Amino acid sequence: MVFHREHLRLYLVTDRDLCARLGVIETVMQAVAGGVTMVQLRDKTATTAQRTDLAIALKHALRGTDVPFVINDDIDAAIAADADGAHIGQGDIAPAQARTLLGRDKILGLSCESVEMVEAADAALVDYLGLGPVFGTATKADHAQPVGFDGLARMVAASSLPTVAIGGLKADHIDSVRAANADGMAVVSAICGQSDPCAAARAFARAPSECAP
Ligand code: TZP
Ligand code: MG
Repeated sequence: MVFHREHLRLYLVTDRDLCARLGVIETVMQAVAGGVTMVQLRDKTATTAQRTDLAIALKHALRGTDVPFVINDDIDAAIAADADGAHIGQGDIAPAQARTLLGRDKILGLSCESVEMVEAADAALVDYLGLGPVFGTATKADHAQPVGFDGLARMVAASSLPTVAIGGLKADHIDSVRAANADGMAVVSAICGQSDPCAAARAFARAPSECAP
């Protein structure tokens, strides 16, 4: 899978509890039908074996699409499932080590919560940056201080890498995120927590696709 910044346009991050009604795989597939362009499997309580099994199932489900999927904070699961890559935070495995383990061809994303972190990110190791949280959110209990759209714009300006904004984002924030020059929006509850994930994703799309009735 060749990664492009366009993949970041509408980036779904999964949450086991918020996706519980349909399950993670079905939620993701409905959201992809609605226009999601990239997926991150994020499950803080699963074991590596459980993440690997889920990732293998997701890989099969996404076959034939141009939707890359990465695994949050578990390089071993990403390798075992042959995922498209991994996403790490500042306190996780170091980017250099993650890159060495993943190899050159996999996608590696890194979360940054400040301009300083953006400036410290090594563009030779990392493919894209997740920036935020833009707003406070109940989805991530231990999130850093929200940066707002002004903070987001400063972080994007400091980055030579593709960027995706995260944290409390809804469809009516599209214009503000675009004005900050981020390549896209990453969301959990705006899609996973909704009764119709396809319609929820479709609300973000510029050229909306059809959802099954
Ligand atoms: N990292 C920063 S905020 C966040 C993560 C994983 C959660 C975003 O969830 P939501 O529901 O889109 O606000
Ligand atoms: Mg992490």
